[in-house]
Amino acid sequence: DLAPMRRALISVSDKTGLIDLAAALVERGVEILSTGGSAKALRDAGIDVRDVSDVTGFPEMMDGRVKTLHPKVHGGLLALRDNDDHVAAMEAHDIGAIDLLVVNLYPFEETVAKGADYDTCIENIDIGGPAMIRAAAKNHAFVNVIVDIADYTALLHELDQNGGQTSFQFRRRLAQIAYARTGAYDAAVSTWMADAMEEQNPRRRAFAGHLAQPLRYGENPHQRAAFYVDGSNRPGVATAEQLQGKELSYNNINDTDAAFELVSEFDPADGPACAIIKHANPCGVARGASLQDAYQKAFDCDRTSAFGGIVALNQRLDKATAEQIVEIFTEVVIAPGADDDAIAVFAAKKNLRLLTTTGLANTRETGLAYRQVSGGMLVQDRDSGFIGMDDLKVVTKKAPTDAQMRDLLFAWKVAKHVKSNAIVYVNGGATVGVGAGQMSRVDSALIAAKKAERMAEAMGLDAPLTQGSAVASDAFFPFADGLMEAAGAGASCVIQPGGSMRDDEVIAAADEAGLAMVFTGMRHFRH
Ligand code: 93A
Repeated sequence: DLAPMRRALISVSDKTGLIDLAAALVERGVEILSTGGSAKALRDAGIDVRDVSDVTGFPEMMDGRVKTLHPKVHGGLLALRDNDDHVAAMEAHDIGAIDLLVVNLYPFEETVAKGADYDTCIENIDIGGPAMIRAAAKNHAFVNVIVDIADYTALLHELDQNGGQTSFQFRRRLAQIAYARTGAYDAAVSTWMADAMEEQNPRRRAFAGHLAQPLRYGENPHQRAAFYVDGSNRPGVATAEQLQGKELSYNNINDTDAAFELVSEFDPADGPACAIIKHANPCGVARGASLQDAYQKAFDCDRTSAFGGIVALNQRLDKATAEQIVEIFTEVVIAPGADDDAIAVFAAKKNLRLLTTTGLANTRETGLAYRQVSGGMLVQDRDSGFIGMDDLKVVTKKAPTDAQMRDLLFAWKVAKHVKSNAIVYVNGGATVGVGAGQMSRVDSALIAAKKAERMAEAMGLDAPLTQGSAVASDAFFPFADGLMEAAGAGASCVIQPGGSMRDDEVIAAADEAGLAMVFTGMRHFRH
């Protein structure tokens, strides 16, 4: 299964490591063919190289759009070396075998990420590169194909292990990586076009991302994992800068994303806000007079769960807040920036990961959300639904006061980010009880109230902060029981989608209990 290596074609946009690789190949007796820019770089470094245009007898033309698209190249990549007809064709047409293809493509994804104009993006769609990669990968029985600079050393190692040849296993592994690359590349082009058309239709889409980071393990240590990014360059965990701390884990990334998306619901123009996440659910969210105050209030919602949590802020991390955060063990802090003296406070906590973003996430932005199921994938529009004051319909005799209205909308924003069934109690711009992920809405209401009671005890309060609170339910109350549970916990007003067959019963129960209730007409399931 060993295949010799006599001739290589190198055509790379990213010239990193190019010279070293080519020099090592020449040293091992390999002849190098190359395209314009790559050939020039090699020649400048004193490496002997033959131009592809010399092989094809055609100049590179049409701004480079046509340089390697030629039978002398593709024949050399595709010919079966053990097939008499193929060998005869090679001889008849003076086609030399190409045993190694080294290509990295026009940087389409990076060009899009930089915000380049339409025509520039179009010019950066590589055609010849993917064509060669796919040809070489198809013929991995004989041909080696390298699309990732990270694999240069592995190739040299393989050659040295096998007396200048490569094994079938090795070539097949390279081919598999190669098709992953061309598949992802085309998906990136398709996604960019869909975005350009402002069409975020979940139908007829290709999906891909590129490997940003192999992770040490997945949700559990026995699961392997990796982090892929889609190159869309949105502020968030995928594009954040890590200023300090251990490498992010799979769960860290998942939770940090949840924390950041949630805190991004709160416009900094309306004041500082903080969200603390555990197991992808918020265990405390608050606005505050200062960022430190917001953190403290979020922390006070559920101090037990906040331990080892992920903290997201909607403003630059300042020193006072940093000092407060390091009082307990925290896994990750993410914020749109951090002051130098705040960074200095964290420096002593080597394990604490600090991530800064270029801004907040745009939670109203359309886009797609994916979920894998056994044998397939579910795709939907991301939940960018938004409810403002004007969308609310008061359905009870009592209407909420302005202060209640603010808490209701706050609770609603949080509920959107809590796993269903979600019940969220809010008092004075801070969550005071969060019930998440229960199969029954009544249980979510109960658990949230129970947590508030426990916090009241721990903090030595006379009564739990659910007294007089606003409560949000991510979906309608199918019966009055869940609502009554909230009323029992002391809630004074309710926000929920409405739309149950028994809305009349639920409204009557609210009136009976003296609650003010508003309907949103929009549901926020999150599973
Ligand atoms: O414009 S292309 O699609 N037409 C081609 O025939 C072609 N062949 C290789 N782009 C093509 N390439 C790409 O050129 C390679 O994939 C590589 O990214 C780049 C290397 O060009 P140079 O060696 O001139 O820097």
